Amino acid sequence: MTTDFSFREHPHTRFNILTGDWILVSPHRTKRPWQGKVETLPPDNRPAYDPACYLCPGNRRADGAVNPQFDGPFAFTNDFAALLADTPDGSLNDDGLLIAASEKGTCRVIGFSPRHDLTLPQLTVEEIKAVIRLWQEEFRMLSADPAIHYIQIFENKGEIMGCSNPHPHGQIWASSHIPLEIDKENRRQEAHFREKGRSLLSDYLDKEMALQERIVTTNEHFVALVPFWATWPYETMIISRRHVTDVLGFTADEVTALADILKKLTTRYDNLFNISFPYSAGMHQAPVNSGDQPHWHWHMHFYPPLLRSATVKKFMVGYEMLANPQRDVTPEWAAERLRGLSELHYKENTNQLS
Ligand code: H2U
Ligand code: ZN
Repeated sequence: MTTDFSFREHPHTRFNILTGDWILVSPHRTKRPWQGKVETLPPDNRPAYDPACYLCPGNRRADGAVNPQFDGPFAFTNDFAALLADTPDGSLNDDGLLIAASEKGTCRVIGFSPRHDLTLPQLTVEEIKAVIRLWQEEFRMLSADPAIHYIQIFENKGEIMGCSNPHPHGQIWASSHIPLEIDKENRRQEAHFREKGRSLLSDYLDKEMALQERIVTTNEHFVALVPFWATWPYETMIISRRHVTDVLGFTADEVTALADILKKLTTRYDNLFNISFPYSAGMHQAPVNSGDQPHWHWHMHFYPPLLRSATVKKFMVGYEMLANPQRDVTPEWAAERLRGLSELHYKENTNQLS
């Protein structure tokens, strides 16, 4: 007996229009029992100031420098930077079999707040705006070096993601080469723009707004949604409504709106399992010192590792490493769950109740 195919029930593949990758969706697998690894959570009772933290104001870092008594976000060059500005030129191509090239760049660390005990959703919109302005300043400063071609602004949050310090912070890596994910998105966006004269994400956003199936939260200038091709269970993207190529293109109103949607989305994440929600997040934007990039549409990806609770992680192993990524819950189901959550942080809720 045959039944009608349903995206909600039956295994299928989905195409990532930004990268050209495919994922396998297996909605029927959510019913399988879980006897695998359960992660333990680090205690969530940090002091506002930790004398042993290299990101707290007034403390000494690994290179001996002492942090200023800053009262907002602040930036410094990573003392263990993966990319170095003074790397000499060099390359190898041995019969097309051994290929390598020297890489120049800089790595910066951005403390989001002087407070050791807070994270992005617990900052005010004004405080998050200051972080965005610092991202803009850093982007402007790093792109002044003609050797730099891409600036990756990101945040790695939570012990489960390998983050070394709970003090709220992000990083910026600026490189002379265009990194792999950016190269893929560059090609796909360029081809779409050449053919349609509109950015790929403008067209995609119109489609998602019409369907309303995967939208999580919105404001006047930004939309947060679970992409149709999401790989991680609660993966989301923030897309600017206006076609802006990089973080410097935002108006003052858009900076405020970006801070607002960052707060709303990360608050929903924390409220999902009532924990400080781990993720890797970062913005994708036009390469720099590479000529006109009108096809680029600024957006931000959030890749959280959790699957069914605060302690059960999604592993990208087996078929995912060897063939292509696979997910169980559908992007539509994940969007519905995130949409159903409050935009008032659970800790504020508790405070108000007690
Ligand atoms: P993660 O928590 O995402 O690992 O980032 C923290 C970065 O801070 C890490 O890349 C740097 C590490 O190299 N760091 C310093 O620059 N100075 C220090 O004193 C300690 C850590
Ligand atoms: Zn600290």
